[in-house]
Amino acid sequence: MSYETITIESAEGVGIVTLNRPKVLNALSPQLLAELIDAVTEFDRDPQVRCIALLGSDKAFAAGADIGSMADASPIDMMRSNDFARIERLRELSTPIVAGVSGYALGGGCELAMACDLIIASETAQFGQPEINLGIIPGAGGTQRLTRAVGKALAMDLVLTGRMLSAIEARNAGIVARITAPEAWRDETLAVCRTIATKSPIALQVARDAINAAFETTLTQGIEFERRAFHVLFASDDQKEGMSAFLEKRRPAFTGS
Ligand code: CO8
Repeated sequence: MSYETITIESAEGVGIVTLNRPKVLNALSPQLLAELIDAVTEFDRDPQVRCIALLGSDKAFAAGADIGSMADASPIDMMRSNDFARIERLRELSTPIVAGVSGYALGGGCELAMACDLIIASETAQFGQPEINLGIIPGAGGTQRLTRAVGKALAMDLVLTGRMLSAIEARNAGIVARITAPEAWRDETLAVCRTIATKSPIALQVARDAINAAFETTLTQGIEFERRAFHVLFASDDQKEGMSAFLEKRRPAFTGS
């Protein structure tokens, strides 16, 4: 399938999706969201792709939902299209997905980045939920995922004032995993993806499920989930391969079986 609002490429086990609406700072139109979800779903089905990178441009990861395309919408229009629910699909992927953020990650853009497994950010990155300035509130996890990541005080600050967080503040608050120099964000994101792509796909999938379970369960349930998941991995060829390779002092060759 050919896309108009994103570009895709793949190399060295990494599927790369780049948001590509530069004139509107990668504002997330319904078409862009549909193409994005289609592309990551295709990569998820491709056994050659072991990690997905989601990138924007130097100036903007994404400046939010496309304001022009929803300015005149009715509640029924919003319910019928339910476009913003699409980003929940990222959680269901079997393949890890890493956001590379430079410049603005605002509103739905911030929510989209937070829906990925981890965020690598340029020093220039700015995160925020400025929906309050438009007379609305975040609609794709900005009051929920953000609050779980940063706590009530900072979530209230961001959502009620609409102010932006610098990359350093975002890392200190737990939204961002790593910060890079302004010219290095793309390369660093792809390097992280290539590293992940060398690991066991089955162990990666189980690890993501276990970490995500920490947000949904009590500690006792989460520990139990983790222990059972740990036990189950001993049924995988990759566990045998990983441990044999260690003992034989060679690199493991994981197959995802
Ligand atoms: N939607 C549509 N167009 C946009 C958007 C947007 N979110 N953001 C920027 N643009 C357009 C501008 O209108 C402008 O177009 P034009 O050149 O035709 O005038 C162009 O992009 C460049 O923008 P600016 O001239 O404003 O650039 P600046 O560098 O001066 O400012 C800002 C950059 C600060 C990012 C500014 O553009 C801005 O404040 N943008 C809006 C940010 C915002 O309010 N985002 C929240 C949107 S609502 C939302 O996201 C709800 C989330 C629901 C869930 C979504 C799930 C996916």
